[in-house]
Amino acid sequence: MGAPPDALARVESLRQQLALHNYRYYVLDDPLISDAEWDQMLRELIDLEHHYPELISADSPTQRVGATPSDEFASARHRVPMLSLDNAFSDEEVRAFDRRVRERLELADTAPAVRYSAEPKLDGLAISVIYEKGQLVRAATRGDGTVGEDVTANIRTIRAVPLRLNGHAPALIEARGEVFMPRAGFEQLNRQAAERGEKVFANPRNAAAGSLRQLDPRVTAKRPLEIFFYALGSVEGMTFPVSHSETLSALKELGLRVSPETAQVEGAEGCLQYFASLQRRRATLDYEIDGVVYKVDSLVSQSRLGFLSRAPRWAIAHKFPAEEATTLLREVEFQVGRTGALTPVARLTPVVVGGVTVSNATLHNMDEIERKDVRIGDTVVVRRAGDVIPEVARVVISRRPSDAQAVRLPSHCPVCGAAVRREPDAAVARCTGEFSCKAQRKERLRHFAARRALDIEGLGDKLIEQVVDAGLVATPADIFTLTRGQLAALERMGEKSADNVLSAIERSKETTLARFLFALGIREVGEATAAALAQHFGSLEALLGASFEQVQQVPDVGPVVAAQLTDFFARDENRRVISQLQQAGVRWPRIDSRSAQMDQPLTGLTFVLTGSLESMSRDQAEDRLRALGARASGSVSKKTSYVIAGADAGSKLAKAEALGVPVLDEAALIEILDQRRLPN
Ligand code: D41
Repeated sequence: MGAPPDALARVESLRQQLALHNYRYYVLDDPLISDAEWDQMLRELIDLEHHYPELISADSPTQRVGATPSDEFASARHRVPMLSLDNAFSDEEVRAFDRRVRERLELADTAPAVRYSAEPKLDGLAISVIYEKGQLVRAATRGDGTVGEDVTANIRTIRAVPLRLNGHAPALIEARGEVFMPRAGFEQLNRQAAERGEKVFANPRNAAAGSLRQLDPRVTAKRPLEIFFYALGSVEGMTFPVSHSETLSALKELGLRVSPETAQVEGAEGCLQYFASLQRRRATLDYEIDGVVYKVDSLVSQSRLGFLSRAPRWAIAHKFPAEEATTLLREVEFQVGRTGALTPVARLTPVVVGGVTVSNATLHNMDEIERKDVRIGDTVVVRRAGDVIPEVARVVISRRPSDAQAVRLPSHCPVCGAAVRREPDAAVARCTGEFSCKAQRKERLRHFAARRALDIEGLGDKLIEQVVDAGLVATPADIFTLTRGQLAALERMGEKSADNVLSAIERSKETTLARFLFALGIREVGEATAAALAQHFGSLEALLGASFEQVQQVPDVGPVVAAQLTDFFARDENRRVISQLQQAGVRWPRIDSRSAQMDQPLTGLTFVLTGSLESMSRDQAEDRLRALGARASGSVSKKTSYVIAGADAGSKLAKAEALGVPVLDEAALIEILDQRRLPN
């Protein structure tokens, strides 16, 4: 019997194409076909193999998931030990590492800087995968570095791990890397677990570990695991590269995915710059990293340096500062926001979190306090992520004292004494004092003067506090009545600073309708809604005259926003402030709605800004591009028209280059803004 030759040929061709598209997708991050087309090919292959089982081979993409669960993992001895990494927790420790490297390599002080390969330190599990003649034959966890667990069946289910290598694969190659779970997959997995009432994972690392340690590979197959490779173990039938960066290129060429964030840097200072730039971009990555790894790039130098006990002398992990810390919750106070919302704030015994001392953390609202069962006197875990406000993440129940006090929502505003109202079913409680509440007044003024609103430079928290307390300013319109004498009389304010504030106030009068609407601080009206309203109505008068129904004609404006708008504009107090502002000279260019939408020079174009600009902030640049009709976006895709790359541009620039999106520099941006059109 046997399968007909054309079936064999088709099976081979499908496998080759599927492998190629997998490589384009995972390794090059540049897919050529859609997921649906990929699935279609896989289905055809499954059908053929079903008809002709003799054509099934172990490296067929249909054979990723073995059907037989095992009782336990076999142990697997590594051919070459898997080393561990030493840690550095400060810039000084990185400099000391570089000094040790230089000393051991006997470099003179005048010798050039050592070249390092720098890469993100993924927060996952180290594994080793062996390919013989290009076929995946075994995969093992790191274990104690000498003996790990054989997880071949589970690693085979990870689509980013090829079952067969590209091109002329060596007789044997052992590749090492880190298995991890991207944030989005982790969140989805936990959502599903929560819906089924199952236990959720504490973090992506635990989820990745738990998924890899499944005895049934069918379970692992459903988990969104990914991998980046970063080292070679033993190799046969291939000449070793001369540097770590070449090793990474060789791995990539064989079809093994490596981190696109890898870079070569010079000396300790280069390492530290890389660290800072990755730390800034940390939150934009799709996966969690806990630091950076620096590796002496030259393999000759690596072997001269050797290793000490378990860790190489030529590599070090520079860890980001911990972002969670435990401390005592001493008191809970309530802050009154712009719209009167009362936010419970935890007063803490100061603690260092992620390199910053934290003594206050938000508790969000009463529902959250209840959900987390937070009481005064508790020991709590404080979390800080990037530049967001620190929050109380959870309570350490085992350390709760017997006299811990429940948190009570005050019945009256702590600032103005007006009644506090909690709307039924709403998490938020509000002070009913409105304009008479000083806290609300200050917050509204702060919002009005903020950078993205009227942008009054110098009118910051301190000064607002002073002018409100001195009774000089109650509403935004009062800002424009301030005199030099009044300002100069304030504490810590000379005539010169007073003049600076006055000229900033003067400059702020020239604004846009969108900014003005946003600055008013109408509930539910954020920047995007304000811009949509301005674009739709073209003038303030048109918006003021619009009915509840007419307002809802604006894209993204539903009944909730519309109700807030009509409510706001129906109040005499608000109308009065608006007309006072206009009388004071606050003005904006008229938007001719039709021309605004159709005929602007950059209409239809999408820009992404990355890196830092010299002549203006990114926000300013985005505003100016938007004023010419462009869209400004935060992420690069095939739909991006141009990427503007400033200094220190990182992954967005790389992505633009990979996708073939044109990249412009700051000079070109300035030309576009000045000429009000694209360069020729
Ligand atoms: O991303 C990582 N977690 C990572 C781990 C990395 N990027 N590079 C690594 N390099 C090594 C050496 C230098 C020993 C090849 C590592 C690890 N080791 C490692 N992971 C777990 C233990 C050691």
